[in-house]
Amino acid sequence: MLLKPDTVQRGLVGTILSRFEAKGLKLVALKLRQFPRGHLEKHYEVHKARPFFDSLVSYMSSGPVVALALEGKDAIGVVRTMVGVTNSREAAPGTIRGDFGMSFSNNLVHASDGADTATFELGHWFGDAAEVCEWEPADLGWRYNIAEELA
Ligand code: FUP
Repeated sequence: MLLKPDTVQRGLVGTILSRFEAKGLKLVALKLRQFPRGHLEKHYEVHKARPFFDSLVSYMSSGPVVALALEGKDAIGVVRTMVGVTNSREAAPGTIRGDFGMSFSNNLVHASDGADTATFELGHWFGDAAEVCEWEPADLGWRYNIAEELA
């Protein structure tokens, strides 16, 4: 996931991050940095031919971004449901974009949209394996029903 420059500028990093923690997703990597255009161009390579590509990269490199990785069962789908649709004005109440945004392009967060994308993005944003922490939440057996998960 990325918390985009508008999230950092608006002081919403903690508010948004706390939603994922409270949900029960496990935070395994986290960093704040202003990333160069080239790094953002590679991240959004799939959109390279689209008319909004340059403005998207300019916006994403205009200030600090938080990159983070979350782990959990069906994490990609769970996170995308929590994020809401791309246009914040159309995003459902209760979603991050629906609750905090009014913009299509300044839509607060990016979330990987599939397993292949997540694998690429994890390597791109956390190139050093030591940046991703493997750890076990002490309350794991309360976050999930272990018998149900093993059935
Ligand atoms: P999403 O998966 O909801 O983050 O959105 P996409 O991957 O389709 O698009 C990436 C980003 O490009 C969006 F967050 C907003 C921006 N975008 C535009 O600015 N204009 C468009 O027409 C489409 C996307």
